[in-house]
Amino acid sequence: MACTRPPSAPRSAISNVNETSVFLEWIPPADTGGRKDVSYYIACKKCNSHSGLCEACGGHVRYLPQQTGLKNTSVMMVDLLAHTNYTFEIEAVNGVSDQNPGARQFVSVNVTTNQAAPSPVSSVKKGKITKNSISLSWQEPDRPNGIILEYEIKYFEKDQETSYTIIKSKETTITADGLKPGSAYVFQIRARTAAGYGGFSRRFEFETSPVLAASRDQSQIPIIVVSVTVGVILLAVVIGFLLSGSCCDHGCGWASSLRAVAYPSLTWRCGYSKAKQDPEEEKMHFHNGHIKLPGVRTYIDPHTYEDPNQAVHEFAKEIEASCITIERVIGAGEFGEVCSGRLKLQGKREFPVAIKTLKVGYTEKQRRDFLGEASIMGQFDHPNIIHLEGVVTKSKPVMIVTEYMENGSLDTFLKKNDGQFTVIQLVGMLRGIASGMKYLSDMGYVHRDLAARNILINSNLVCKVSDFGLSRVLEDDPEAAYTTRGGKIPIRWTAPEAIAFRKFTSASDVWSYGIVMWEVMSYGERPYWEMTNQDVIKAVEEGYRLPSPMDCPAALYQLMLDCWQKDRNSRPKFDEIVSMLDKLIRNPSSLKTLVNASSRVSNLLVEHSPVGSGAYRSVGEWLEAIKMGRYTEIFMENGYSSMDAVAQVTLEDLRRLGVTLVGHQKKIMNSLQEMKVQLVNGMVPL
Ligand code: ACK
Repeated sequence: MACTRPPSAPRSAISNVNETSVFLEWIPPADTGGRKDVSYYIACKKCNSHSGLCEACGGHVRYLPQQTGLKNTSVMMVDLLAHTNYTFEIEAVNGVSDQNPGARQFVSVNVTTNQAAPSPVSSVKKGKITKNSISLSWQEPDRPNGIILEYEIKYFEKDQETSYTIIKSKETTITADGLKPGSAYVFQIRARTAAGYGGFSRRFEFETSPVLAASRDQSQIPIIVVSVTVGVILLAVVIGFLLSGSCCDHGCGWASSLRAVAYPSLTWRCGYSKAKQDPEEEKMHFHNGHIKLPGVRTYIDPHTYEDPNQAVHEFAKEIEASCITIERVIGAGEFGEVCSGRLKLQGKREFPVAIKTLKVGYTEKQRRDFLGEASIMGQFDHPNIIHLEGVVTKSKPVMIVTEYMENGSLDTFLKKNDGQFTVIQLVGMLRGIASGMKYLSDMGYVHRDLAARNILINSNLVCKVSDFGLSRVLEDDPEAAYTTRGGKIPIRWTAPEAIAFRKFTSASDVWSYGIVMWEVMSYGERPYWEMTNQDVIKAVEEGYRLPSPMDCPAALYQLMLDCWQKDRNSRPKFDEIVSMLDKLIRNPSSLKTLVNASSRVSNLLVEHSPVGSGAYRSVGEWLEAIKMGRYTEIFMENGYSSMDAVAQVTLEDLRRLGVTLVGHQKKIMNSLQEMKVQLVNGMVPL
């Protein structure tokens, strides 16, 4: 029999990442070593993104169908860690591989897992049980995949599933009260991180204590006593408020001390002072799927409140200034400085926050407008919407405290990290923004100023929509320009019908979302470059649209064009955008088809004259002006000696000329595009 040898390495391995699962597929080796018993082995390494050092993955990773002896040319790895770099080595082996003293033959694939929702809570223990209440405690999920923001506890009386109660808690304990004595209740718990909710735990069943006949009547007595006492105190508080009026604002009089008796948290606890049964828990009751008690579902315009202060306190929690440590100034807002700092609430670990302050000497209107943003933000609860921690209104300076987003605003962040992300990472950012916008549009809230500068991004690259307000937002935005009708509008981001007759709807937000997609895919490029607002309005009205950013997947550019349909009813809805992006993320090969580089440029030339009479007299002058003078000689030697000739340059030409650095390619192509746009006063005709 002829001698046989180990196989060569498998070929063309591709990966598909779905949250914390990775699917690998490859082609069999070119050389099977003259044997028919080839199988595959997967080695998994977890790599540190800073040091580049890798270590074996350990036992928590599951391989489907298995790790060794794979006969098929694909495998799925599940239960990986979120946001982690992995290297998978796929090795082909046969019956003589063991005998081989030489190096292993494998193909390796590097992937970064995405964010994932937390795994289900697996252990729930009962605590104190009375005839009307059940206390529970539980352990954090095995794989939280991020910081747990809160838990949702759903419970209902056994066999009465259609009528259930939901409690939200930031702690791992709750007490469900108001239950029937001697009855079985079913509990399910799920955790939420920035990635959303995980799955519900399995059902846990616990029973309240039975009522003892003799104690039934007596048991009512303390309740009545307590009710009467609380009733008297509340009555006193109300009368106190009515009598004392503005005096309370100055912290004097008996009303404030009475308030302290009724709500000890006001004076004795460092934390929220909203009059709730428990500041950590929010309860919503559902019956047959409908909300019975107040659950925020649709957005309420704070302007509908006669007293805007009432709106703020309805939707935002009051924080005591002593709980906040301001660390440094990170920016300037319309109303005052924006700072980073830390918030320490009672019973909770200190955590980083952003603090917007209202500068001294403000007018009443400025205060109202400033706090208006908190009244809006406080109504939202979504992983892709900036989360409001609370407000400080009882002392000065007046502050709005929100979660801290380490990477700041998205446009600046992308400009700083030009070309640094994979397409999947960029699509992940867009997916987050679309998901936040879907939530807002479901709530009936129209943003009106959706732009990359108004998106914040955290250290996990989670994007969140921020900057809420009504007219204020636009007053505040340096991009907003006055229209002929007197309104102030960020022209480049705004749909034509909103510019022309102020028709702001979720469909006009979709248009702006298309512009944000363009900003993201071009790493923070300014939409329509240096064209004037008037030229932008004219070009868009005439049917021109922004050309595709460089190296942009065709599917994404098509989605942008869909968002820029003139007829607003033909634009996709945010839920459709989210599902489309999800599909692309699940099937990354669909992102491999890029917008053809040459068509991208020639699109611009359609109907329009080429560059030639532009501002530059020679190729050398132009390249020098964009700091690419080093390529002058190569251009001249290859026949690009006039600006007319340069106008025809495509990305492929640049590569052929030896301009291989992506940054340089971008600079040259963008400059060409800019010149053409300035000349033709238009973009891609639809
Ligand atoms: O790009 P930046 O660093 O991100 O500069 C602006 C600045 O404050 C003025 O708005 C930053 N900023 C605003 N809100 C937050 C936040 N929640 N977390 C972190 N940075 C923020 C923004």
